[in-house]
Amino acid sequence: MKNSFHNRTAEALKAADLTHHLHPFTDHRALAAEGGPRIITHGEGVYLWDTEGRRLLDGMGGLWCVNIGYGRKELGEVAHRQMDQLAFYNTFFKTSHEPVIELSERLAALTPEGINDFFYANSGSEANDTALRLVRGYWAAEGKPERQVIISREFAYHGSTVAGASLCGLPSMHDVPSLPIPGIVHADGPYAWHAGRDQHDPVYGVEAADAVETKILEVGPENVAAFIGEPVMGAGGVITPPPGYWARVQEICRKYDILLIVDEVICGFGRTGEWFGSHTYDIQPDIICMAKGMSSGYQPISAVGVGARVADALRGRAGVLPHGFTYSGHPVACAVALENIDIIEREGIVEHVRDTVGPCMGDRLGRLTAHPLVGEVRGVGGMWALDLTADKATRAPFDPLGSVATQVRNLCFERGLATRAVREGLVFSPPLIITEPQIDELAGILMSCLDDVAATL
Ligand code: PXG
Repeated sequence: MKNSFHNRTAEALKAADLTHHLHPFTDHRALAAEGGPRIITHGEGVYLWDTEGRRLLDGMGGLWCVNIGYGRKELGEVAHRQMDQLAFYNTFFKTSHEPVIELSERLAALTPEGINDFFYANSGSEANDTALRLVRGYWAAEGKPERQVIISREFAYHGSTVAGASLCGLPSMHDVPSLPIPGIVHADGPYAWHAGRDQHDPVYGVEAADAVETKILEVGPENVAAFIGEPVMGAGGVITPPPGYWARVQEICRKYDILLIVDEVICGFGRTGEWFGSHTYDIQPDIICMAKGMSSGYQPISAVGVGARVADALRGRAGVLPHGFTYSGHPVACAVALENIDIIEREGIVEHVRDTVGPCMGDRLGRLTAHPLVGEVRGVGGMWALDLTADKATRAPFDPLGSVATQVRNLCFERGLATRAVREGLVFSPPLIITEPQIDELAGILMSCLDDVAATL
């Protein structure tokens, strides 16, 4: 029954979708003109299948999240057992249950040193909203309620709730009147290709970090609550930090006594070749936000890991923390996250990313730097990007912006590779279990699409 759901044809499903389903980040007029969505029926390993029976190598791991790959029966079995035993109970009002307790213990062991307390939510956006409330609450309790401003960065992606979208540094996310909300400002992002600099230049690393200090001084350090950053910016285009960047950002945060929130929603759970991006870049966060790879997307779950400074202030204070979601610490989601973590550990997936996926993707995609359309290749572990250019010397994008990347992306889908276009680039974040031959397949399809699009220009 894999190609039909309740025995409906693909055409009937598409028509119903067009009539009743509003999609995230979708141009609905264009979708209707194309006759409806691609309907995915099932997944196995790094591959997906659609209602046309076509196989796709999932170069995006769902949406930067299916770290252990599709079709892992263990997660379904764990979910089934947990639903039978306790499908739901809340964690409000001094209540708890075994899966959330065990998961908290596990996360304390895996996350960067000093992060030992966990608050749960259902999505990355909610985790970041939670972090924002926690840091502002912290400063108010410290008698410094004026410390409210959160410094984010240009090109950042932190979510789609009102606060999450405000934290984003992508102009398209502020396309709704009154965003960003007050108290959120953006420093320049460390995007070497865009700035006309070398991604491996340590001088640029320090200069890019100094943009954070510039913003702090503009706002007034006494008004700043926290800085938030992804170790590697994901949705903004896999923007890797230049050398020395994070060391300098941390120095600046310490200098002005500003809390450091690290958004590990994409980077966490092996994506960078360590358990967390904070390990890869030697970051000591006060707070970390995680989601996506936490359950490999098998259940919606996210968490905010809190370091002693903020946690002690919370625990030491009388009064209720006025924050939480019905499904904070959902028992089924927690049980599934635990099994996902077990699989990552048991199968050495983090080491596989560090020793095989990272070097192999770096090599195969790195070779594309010589391609006439490719300006820069960058990435780490299991997250990579190509920036395309009309002119390698000036780094000019094509006109209109994104037109060529979109053509390459569309051709990749036709040839069996799922990828995402970002500005004039393409991003990759496959399931972390991807093998060398599958990386060859990915790079081969990509190369053929680049060649064929280049030939039409
Ligand atoms: N932080 C980061 C770093 C993210 O990448 C979020 C927070 C928000 O998570 P939720 O679960 O609320 O979506 C994200 C999400 C894309 C794309 O097109 C990326 C994300 C979400 C949707 C699309 O690259 N990242």
